[in-house]
Amino acid sequence: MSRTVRTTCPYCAVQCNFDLHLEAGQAVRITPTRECPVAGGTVCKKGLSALSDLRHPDRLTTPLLRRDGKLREVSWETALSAFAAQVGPLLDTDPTQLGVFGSGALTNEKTYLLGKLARVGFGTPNIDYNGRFCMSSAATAMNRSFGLDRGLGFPLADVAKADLIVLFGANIAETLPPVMQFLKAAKDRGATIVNIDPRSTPGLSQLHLNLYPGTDHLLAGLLLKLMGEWGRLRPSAPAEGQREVLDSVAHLTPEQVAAACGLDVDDVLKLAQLYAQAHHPLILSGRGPEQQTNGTDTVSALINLAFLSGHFGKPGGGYGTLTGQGNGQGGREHGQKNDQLPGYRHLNSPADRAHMAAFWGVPESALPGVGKSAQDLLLSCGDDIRALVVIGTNPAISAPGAPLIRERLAALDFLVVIDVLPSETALMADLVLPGSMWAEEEGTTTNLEGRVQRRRRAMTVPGLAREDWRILCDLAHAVGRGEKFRYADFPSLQQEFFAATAGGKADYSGLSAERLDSGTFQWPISHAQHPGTPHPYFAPYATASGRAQLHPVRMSVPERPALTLTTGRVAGQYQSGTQSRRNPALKGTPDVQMHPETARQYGISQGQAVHLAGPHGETVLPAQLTPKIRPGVAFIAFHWPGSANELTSAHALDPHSYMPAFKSGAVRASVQPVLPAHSPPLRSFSALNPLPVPGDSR
Ligand SMILES: Nc1nc2c(c(=O)[nH]1)N[C@H]1C(S)=C(S)[C@@H](COP(=O)(O)OP(=O)(O)OC[C@H]3O[C@@H](n4cnc5c(=O)[nH]c(N)nc54)[C@H](O)[C@@H]3O)O[C@H]1N2
Ligand SMILES: Nc1nc2c(c(=O)[nH]1)N[C@H]1C(S)=C(S)[C@@H](COP(=O)(O)OP(=O)(O)OC[C@H]3O[C@@H](n4cnc5c(=O)[nH]c(N)nc54)[C@H](O)[C@@H]3O)O[C@H]1N2
Ligand code: SF4
Ligand SMILES: [Mo]
Repeated sequence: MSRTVRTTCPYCAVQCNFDLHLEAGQAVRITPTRECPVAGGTVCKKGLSALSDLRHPDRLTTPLLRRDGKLREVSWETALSAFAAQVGPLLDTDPTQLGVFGSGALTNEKTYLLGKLARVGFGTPNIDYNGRFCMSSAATAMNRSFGLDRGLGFPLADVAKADLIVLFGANIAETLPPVMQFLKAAKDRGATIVNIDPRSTPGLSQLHLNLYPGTDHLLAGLLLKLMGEWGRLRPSAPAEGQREVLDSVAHLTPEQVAAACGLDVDDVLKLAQLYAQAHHPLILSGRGPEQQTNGTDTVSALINLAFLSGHFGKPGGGYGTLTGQGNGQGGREHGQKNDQLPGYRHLNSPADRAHMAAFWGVPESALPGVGKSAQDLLLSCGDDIRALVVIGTNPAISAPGAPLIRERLAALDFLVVIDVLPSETALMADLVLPGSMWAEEEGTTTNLEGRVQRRRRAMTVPGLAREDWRILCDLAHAVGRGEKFRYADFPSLQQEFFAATAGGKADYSGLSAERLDSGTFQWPISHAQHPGTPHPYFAPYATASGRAQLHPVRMSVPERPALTLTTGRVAGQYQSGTQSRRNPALKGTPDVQMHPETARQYGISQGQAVHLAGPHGETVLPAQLTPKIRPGVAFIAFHWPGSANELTSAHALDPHSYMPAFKSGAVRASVQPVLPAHSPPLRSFSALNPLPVPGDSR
């Protein structure tokens, strides 16, 4: 029998919809649909080939427990008893010693349940998630200015209304391909597109400013100063901090800023003129300016520019950040962040605490306070964190300073990983629990425009795998704390989740599975007739005074090491690569991109092995020489073992968002004569692990 199920893509934050076709219960094909409310039927090659994951031979289908140094297949009973034996005593003595590490790849319902499990079930404050490494700088800056963080405060269709689009460190053509259609529509209507990136990335831009990494704040500051000089300031709404912001940029000159950014002064002035002349300029940021030790301040500088020149919050103009992970937006709203309660409530707010404690039926004093943020949590492993539960993320590859992080993970008494494939982190674990992936579960995700969409179950989990939400409940029950984790079925969890958000900033309480079956809605959506909120940023804002709070930014000039490393993505791979490296339709091998001029200085030739060293580790990669990167900068994508995060710093963090400095760091390079096997072939789980121990209860 054949069936077709309309669902959402498992990968990035565009959350394209497509049709999954099944024959006799097996997924056989994915086809795009013009009815996709986000991208109208344009799907990228990752989405089109997403079937690769579903029944991959490496798919985890049974719990695995480490015994005598090896992961061995065990029954759920054995797995959960091991969890109880290791984690139960910790919870009885000091629950703060248990950490929980979540993910923006999880549906909203799982995000909600994970936060509730950590705080109400386990009683630990120490929960955070991989979105800390992704959206935290932009989220922190938006929150501190407007009390609200929705990455795009407008539907993607608004992008087509802009007459100037300035991309700050966003490689849209490679990372969010369907979004290109909105840039193209704007360009077809006469818009100018400017790309600000140390690399010349593919796209539609007419002007490219290849600035030195970490200098975007200076450029934004100068633009603001010039808008003032040229009489272009008209604040979007009443604001506090305007005078301080303008004072902080008063000393900047085009010549100084061009020199600090490594740009041509004429190009800088050309950008300023374009911005001054545009009626609907739109600034979009990606991870380039955000994953920096001054990432939050840099986003504030972009907000200050858009806001004070009168464009913020207007259709077709202003500022927006492009969220990355499939549920990167919803994942930062409902309680897996160290300081957060569902509905974007805050753990430090007495009213929010009281509300959620009453909702959950626990005393307010039972809710822990703010816990460790992601990198602090990872670095504390083996010290005051003794056991860690990881779900939906692979920090052994994706965390900054990965060699040090792997050391910390290895120092834990007990590492539990809930995944669908044997990621590098799962292979380090003491207990691996096989969870569920996209087509195997119901739920909702919230895309980069704040659009909540339904993910539909098309098939059941294979073998002994279990749906993630059931596993989370099982963990609570295993340690005798299951009272609040008795859900008859998924709809009862989902209804509880929607209800938990009522009255919060990210209010989803007007949603139901039925409403989402026929439509999609941008939050907030506070009652069953609410049509959703395409434009949430209007005055009075969700700040204490109702006015925007603008933040002056220190216009410091970063140091310039001999060779600066910046890192990021390529079109053909996804994230830590657990999924994409196993997908035969997606290609690519790691390398280090450098300008031929830089290569000459180091005596490096095309394809030659380059030895690179960072603060915690080293690696060897083939040189990819390209004039498309600025001299003095090297670029490495992070999708493979032995790639970018062998070289990034585990300690360089933004003081406001605790975002790592993935985009600027010093590397040392030397030349090696031979090209070693830099990308170890993927090892399947069965090759690494023997058959189950005879006599193991199954
Ligand atoms: N193919 C693919 N698509 C993806 C993903 C993936 O892994 N693969 N991941 C998804 C996720 S989670 C995310 S967060 C998004 C990220 O999407 P993007 O933000 O577009 O991706 P990055 O490659 O991390 O960074 C973007 C650009 O920033 C530039 N850059 C580096 N340093 C600086 C700087 O100091 N200033 C400026 N202005 N630019 C700089 C880099 O050269 C790079 O081209 O992509 C999503 N989509
Ligand atoms: N150097 C450098 N490092 C970076 C970045 C960079 O630009 N440069 N970018 C950072 C950013 S923006 C991000 S978002 C992170 C991403 O880094 P990670 O979060 O480590 O990346 P993923 O590969 O998406 O990890 C997802 C894991 O969860 C599993 N998984 C996926 N869906 C599910 C699910 O529904 N249930 C369960 N149980 N498991 C699931 C996958 O198999 C995979 O093992 O990396 C960060 N690291
Ligand atoms: S753009 Fe993102 S959501 Fe759309 S198909 Fe590609 S990976 Fe999936
Ligand atoms: Mo991300």
